[in-house]
Amino acid sequence: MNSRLLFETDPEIFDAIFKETSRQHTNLELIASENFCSEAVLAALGSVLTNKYAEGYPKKRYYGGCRYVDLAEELAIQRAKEIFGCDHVNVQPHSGTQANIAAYLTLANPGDTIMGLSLTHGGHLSHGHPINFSGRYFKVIHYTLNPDTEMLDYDLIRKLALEHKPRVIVSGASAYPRIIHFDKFQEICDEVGAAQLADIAHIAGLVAAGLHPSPVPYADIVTTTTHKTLRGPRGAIIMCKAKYAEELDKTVFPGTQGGPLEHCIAAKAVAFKEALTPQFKEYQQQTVKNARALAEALTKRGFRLCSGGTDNHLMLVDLRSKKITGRDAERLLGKVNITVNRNTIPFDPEKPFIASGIRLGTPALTTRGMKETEMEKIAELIDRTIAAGENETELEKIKAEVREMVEAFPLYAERRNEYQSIAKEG
Ligand code: DSN
Repeated sequence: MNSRLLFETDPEIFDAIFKETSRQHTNLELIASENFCSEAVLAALGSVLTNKYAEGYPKKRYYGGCRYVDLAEELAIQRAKEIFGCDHVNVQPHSGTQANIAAYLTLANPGDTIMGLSLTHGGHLSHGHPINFSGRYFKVIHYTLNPDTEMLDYDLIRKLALEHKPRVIVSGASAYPRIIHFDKFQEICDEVGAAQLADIAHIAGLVAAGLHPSPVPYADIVTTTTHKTLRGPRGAIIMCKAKYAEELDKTVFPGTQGGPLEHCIAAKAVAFKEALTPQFKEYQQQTVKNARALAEALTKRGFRLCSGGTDNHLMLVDLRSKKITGRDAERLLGKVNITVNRNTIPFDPEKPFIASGIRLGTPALTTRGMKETEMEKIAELIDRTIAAGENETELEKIKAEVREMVEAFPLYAERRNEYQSIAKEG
């Protein structure tokens, strides 16, 4: 009924949503930061909670009529605490970067020194990149990976921290395939008197399932988005030790945000409920198994993986031996409906816009039900696509094989059928 109404009110937006839903179904989604949330999460997102202003926090709002959005926000808080075992959580951040803004401003003042992993080594824009607020308002020292192992080098991080005495050290990454030792980061923080801000946006689902060490016992503040491995709606949360709770809440609202998106907060609560089920743990286990299977299959086909493999949900593929750039590989794979993103590799000779690698992740395809056998097939398809280059006949053949695969693992089938029939009836 809602879809028909949308079609009648705004056929152009209906069309964009219909086509995007089909695109998500017909493509093999390997972008490591993407996932497919459940219909229950989508139902909460599309609810009337979007109509409500609720500046403030549950039972301490600046608007009347908040009793039901309070229920939703309290459930989100309670469930996030149960998943991660944190002292305090703020579920209002609209995005990962918004969460990091609030975290920095809780722990430091503009002009203070912060340390984070360089973007070109797998960090994130909000970890101090000069074009981001974090690089403009703070003095930034970036650490890089060890050139031999392509892994975090805790001795190097310690040396830099002793030299620059940062106020905050950011642990966490956007394109790092190995375990992050938050306890080692904390030892360094304790030694130099810094606070640890752990950004677990990529690995939050693995942490929730106990498949990656949690930073919660160590870090002063932990931020995460809710839409990657956690498989919730687009958004973020911030967890902290009790001593920061009051300051953090003030920094989120009124410090850096206005009215919270209560429909998103309700959808976060739904995703957190799902994350507390045994099925979610099995899903995360399969995500990691799939990443290993894909990594092994690519290695067998002569691809070099940065750091030699993966411990989590993603891998970085160095394409130099295949004589293709990340940008060209992304374009070719796009032609056969395999979606990836180009990515710099550590010490990349290319600029980020071109990049020597691609980043591949398994969370989205695992949600569709794919397993190790499909990962081996995908490695084959990636290899053949890159070898095909501009050979359109071969690319068409591969695209047909992709089509066969996705049809065996349907996505949002009911939704697509409904859109289809509405569009047909006109
Ligand atoms: N852009 C996200 C990613 O792809 O990892 C991080 O915010």
